[in-house]
Amino acid sequence: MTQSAQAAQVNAPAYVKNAKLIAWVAEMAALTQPKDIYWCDGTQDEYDRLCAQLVAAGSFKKLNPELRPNSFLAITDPSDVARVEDRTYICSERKEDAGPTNNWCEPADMRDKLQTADDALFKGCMKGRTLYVVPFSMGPLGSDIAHIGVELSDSAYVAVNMKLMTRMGKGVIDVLGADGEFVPCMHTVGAPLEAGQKDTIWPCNPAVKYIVHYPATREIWSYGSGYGGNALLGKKCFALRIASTMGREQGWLAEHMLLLGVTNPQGQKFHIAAAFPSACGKTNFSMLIPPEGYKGWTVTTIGDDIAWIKPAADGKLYAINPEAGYFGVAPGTNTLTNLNCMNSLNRDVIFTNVALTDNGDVWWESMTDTPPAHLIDWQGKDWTPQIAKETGAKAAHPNARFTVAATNNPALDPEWDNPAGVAIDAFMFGGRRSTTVPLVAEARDWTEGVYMAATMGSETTAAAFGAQGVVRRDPFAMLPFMGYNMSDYFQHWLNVGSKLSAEGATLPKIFCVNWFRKGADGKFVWPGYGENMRVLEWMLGRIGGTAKGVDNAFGLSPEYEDMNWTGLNFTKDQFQSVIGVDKAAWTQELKLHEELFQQLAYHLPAEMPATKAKIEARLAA
Ligand code: SAT
Ligand code: MN
Repeated sequence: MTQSAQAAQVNAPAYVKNAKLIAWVAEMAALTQPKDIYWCDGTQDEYDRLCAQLVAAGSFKKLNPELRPNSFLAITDPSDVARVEDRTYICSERKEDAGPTNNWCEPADMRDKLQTADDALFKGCMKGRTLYVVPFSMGPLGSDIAHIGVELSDSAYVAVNMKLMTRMGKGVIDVLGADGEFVPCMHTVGAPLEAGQKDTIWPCNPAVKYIVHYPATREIWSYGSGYGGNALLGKKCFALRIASTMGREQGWLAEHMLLLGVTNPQGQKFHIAAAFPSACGKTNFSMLIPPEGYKGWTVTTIGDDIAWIKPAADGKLYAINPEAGYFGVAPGTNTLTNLNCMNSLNRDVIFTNVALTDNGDVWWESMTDTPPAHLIDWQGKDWTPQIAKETGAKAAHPNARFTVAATNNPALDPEWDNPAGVAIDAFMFGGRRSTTVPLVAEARDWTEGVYMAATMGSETTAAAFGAQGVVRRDPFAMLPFMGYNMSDYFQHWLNVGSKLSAEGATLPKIFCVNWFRKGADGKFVWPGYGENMRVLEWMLGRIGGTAKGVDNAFGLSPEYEDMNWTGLNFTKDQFQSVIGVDKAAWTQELKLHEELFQQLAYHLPAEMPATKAKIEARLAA
């Protein structure tokens, strides 16, 4: 078939010149058998049309335009509310290359199951549905650090979310040109419709889900879920799992990190990249409002979840936010915890699994001190404070989310869209730990920083299916997002550091933080949120050489006098209880590090046990 005949067959607009893309869409349409094919151009008009279509189908509820203009509520199937880590696969050729922290399957076996067997899951999976072709750029269009993906999905919800979360549409096809490269991202909700069959409001496959990555061919295949990171394939699947393998090959880093700018009263600006596991406050930290007493300080957001970081000729590491929007956790977000975020959500938002108020607005746990007297909860049931008291029913699902474009954020950094990225001054790594790990500790060198990141633990949250509140090791906050062997990834970080220092560069400082230590009463001791500015100020002081600290078994930490307490009543005792390195607790902690190292023994860099031995020696001293 000629290229133009094939283009016509897949309904491609005239501006699509990429033969590989057209051929791939044709091949995938033959496999999945959609009723029609629609190419997204990314215009506002298209977005409005698709949203109206979702409203007509009952999948979206239009919120009260006077209270929340141009905003919608989607309610999912109760089986489809979070990432499914046990259904997520890295199909590298060799099992060792996926490593012990990933599910692995022989690529040929997985292809059989998904594409080629008689009953392969993708065969005919889009029957009765439209196939949306969603071209997107991760990162500013045409940036050296950016990469293009094309998602084929049978979900209009995915198409509209991708419009908010990425640079999506015709502009991307133009950059792709006739022979540009793209990462192919296949997605289906796994719910074909027979002729005359009525659709559900949240089509998905409650029983069968697969989130599959082939690193060698840079392909993503996602089956059965319409939710978040399972379905918006630019996010965790591409920007972390596939991109991490690309970064390893090409000498750069794809990280689960927010990016923020912080400017001091002298007008000096610093850029910080900070890794925290899902639902540990990355969005809040990236939009931090300095407390009273910090006159002249500003914090601006570059990204809230993912950073792509490349070494440049000047020896610095430059970072972009590959995304263009936020898919953040709603519960817990309010004007005290994140005013900038609340202001971002005033209009143009897609909410998923929050509660609906009687006047057509949304509500979630702790959005206001006093809950409304009546709501429709995320499962469509009546909810009142009394019902909640009696049954424990949550109005919003704990992993309920908002999707909103970055441009809605009043604290958006002017450099957020700069194709060159911003130069990183410091990395932060933080888990959710009610004990043991200090409020802040500075790594004495790059290797100790890599050790801190590699051994990070965190209590699990509702962002993933499974038990909550159990401490698990979450190296670099990348456990669910690593595209290759975790030990090789530690080595990659060490290599990036040694290469830059060999070239004479000053490496960014690395800090470990923990906002979540609890007192004997079970409550958080550290007030967090805006007050995290105090920790940030100390870190900047360390970078500038003005702030003091003391050596500890685990890094270097401030003493009470080394931090700025203006405007906050936080006692020396309270400070001691969040900064202290307890010998008994650390002896226990190091046993867990040892367990991790045994699990990761294959290719584990020798620097890891060597750093551990140094900590042990300091603890014993
Ligand atoms: O569902 S997502 O993977 O996009 C959110 C998260 O877990 O961080
Ligand atoms: Mn995340």
